[in-house]
Amino acid sequence: MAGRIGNQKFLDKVMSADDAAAFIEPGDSIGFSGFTGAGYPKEVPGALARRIKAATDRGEEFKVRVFTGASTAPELDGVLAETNNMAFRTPYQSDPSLRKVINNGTTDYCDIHLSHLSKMINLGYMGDIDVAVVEATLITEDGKVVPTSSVGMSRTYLARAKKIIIEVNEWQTEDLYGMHDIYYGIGQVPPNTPPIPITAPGDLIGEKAFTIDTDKVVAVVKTNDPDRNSPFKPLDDDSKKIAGYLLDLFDHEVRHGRMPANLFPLQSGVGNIANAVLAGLLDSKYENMTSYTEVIQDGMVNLIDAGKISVASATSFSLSPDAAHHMNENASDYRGKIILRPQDVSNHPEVIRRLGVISCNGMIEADIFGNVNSTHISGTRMMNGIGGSGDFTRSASLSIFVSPSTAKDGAISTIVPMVSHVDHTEHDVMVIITEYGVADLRGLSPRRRPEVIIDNCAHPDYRAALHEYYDRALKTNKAIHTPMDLDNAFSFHQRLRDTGTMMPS
Ligand code: 0RQ
Repeated sequence: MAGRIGNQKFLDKVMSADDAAAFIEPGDSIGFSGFTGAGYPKEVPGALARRIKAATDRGEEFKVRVFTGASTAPELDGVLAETNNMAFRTPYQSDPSLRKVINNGTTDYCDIHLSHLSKMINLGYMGDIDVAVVEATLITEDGKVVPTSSVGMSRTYLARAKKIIIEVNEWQTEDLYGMHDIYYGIGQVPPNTPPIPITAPGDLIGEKAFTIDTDKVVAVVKTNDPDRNSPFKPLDDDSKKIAGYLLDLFDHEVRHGRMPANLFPLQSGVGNIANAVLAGLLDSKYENMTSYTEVIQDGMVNLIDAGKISVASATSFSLSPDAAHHMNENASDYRGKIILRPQDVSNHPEVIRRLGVISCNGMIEADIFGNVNSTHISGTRMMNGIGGSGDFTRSASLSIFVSPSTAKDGAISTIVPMVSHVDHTEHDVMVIITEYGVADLRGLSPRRRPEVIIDNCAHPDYRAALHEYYDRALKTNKAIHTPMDLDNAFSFHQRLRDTGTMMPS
């Protein structure tokens, strides 16, 4: 047998990426592996983009519908978006070229909670999946497919697709075998879905690899390409301040007996602030923590190395190049400490609520009542997508949103009278933190929230305008359960559109 491919049936299908892409037809819905720049197929998407271009150059129509786990990379989302023939895309994305075609109306983007997509596909809401294109670390002798640095949606795409294309990537270490936990019970549709038997983040409940119908495999492509591992920005002062407030909040919760001394399992979003929080935890007094999250970043690996986190459950890595190199060299040391699950398990509300997870995610803006917009700039321009933030926020025991108080050098206040798009309602959001402080909204009615949010979290330059708006809202209506001034609710956004800043002149 030839190296990573232990099964003759798969060996018989080894071919070039261009030959493999020839199995994809115009109009196909394609389910790709990949999550936050990890574990996506590296070569077939580029070959498909070339196939699309050749066809459209001949005047033929060749549109495709693209399903993934979450964001991928320029080699997948980027190249396919640049064909201007990606008719449909779901779920989370963060690629600049894809963002462009979503916002200019070329691509229909369906922004679905990451834990929902699998069930929606299995119930038939999203149409057929024609082809699955999945990256694998290796194929076992008995024809099982071992995932790479993410699991994401692959279980569902492999089960539903009519044709399967596998990329076997030698860049991914074979020591990943044993790090995955593929639970099949959840793949059934209601009313036949059993409970997910996870009662602690480290519980293993499934298989080490995907079981597939090997007759569906039409092509196997050998690759040797790295994941999109982007370096992290150095921590800035605001991120460090926000992380400091968050750690104070944890201390407060433990002191009041609302959380155990090793905290509840942590979920942390991606980005600068999430990294600062993880770095802060490294220097904190907390020991023996756990994580039930969706993405393993550098900071999480550092916490495991320091013995501060005993086990982290996720669906994917999202590492810097240095950390990815370290993981490739030492993956076997992390077996049992890092568990990668399908995203409908890593993000499942049932488990998140049972474990009492603490969620912490970034936001675009929050309003003075605590509604949060994670996705849209001024209500219309898609940034990335809701990702797993909704899965975790609604079911968390403590749901937290973090952001600098301003964006674009102060021209934008991230605290506004009313959000221009709602991803997380005031019913789901418990705490907001900026570099100015903490707004703890637990137990506060809508009328008690504005003062806390404005005075503790808004940038001082915007506080007067926000108070002025709220005072007017209190006077404008007879009903003041949620005092809102309908005529001026979007005045900050309108001023930004008209003058380039939300700052009143
Ligand atoms: O723009 O890059 O051009 O400078 O948005 O903002 O402050 O660097 O923060 O990287 O954490 O991203 C909500 C987008 C925040 C992210 C969001 C501009 C700002 C900057 C990025 P530049 P920051 P972050 C786990 C959970 C949804 C999914 C999620 C996100 C850029 O956290 O996508 O939580 N969340 N998933 O200048 C205009 C505003 C702005 C603004 C920020 N009010 N108006 N621009 N920006 N606020 C991961 C997964 O689910 C996979």
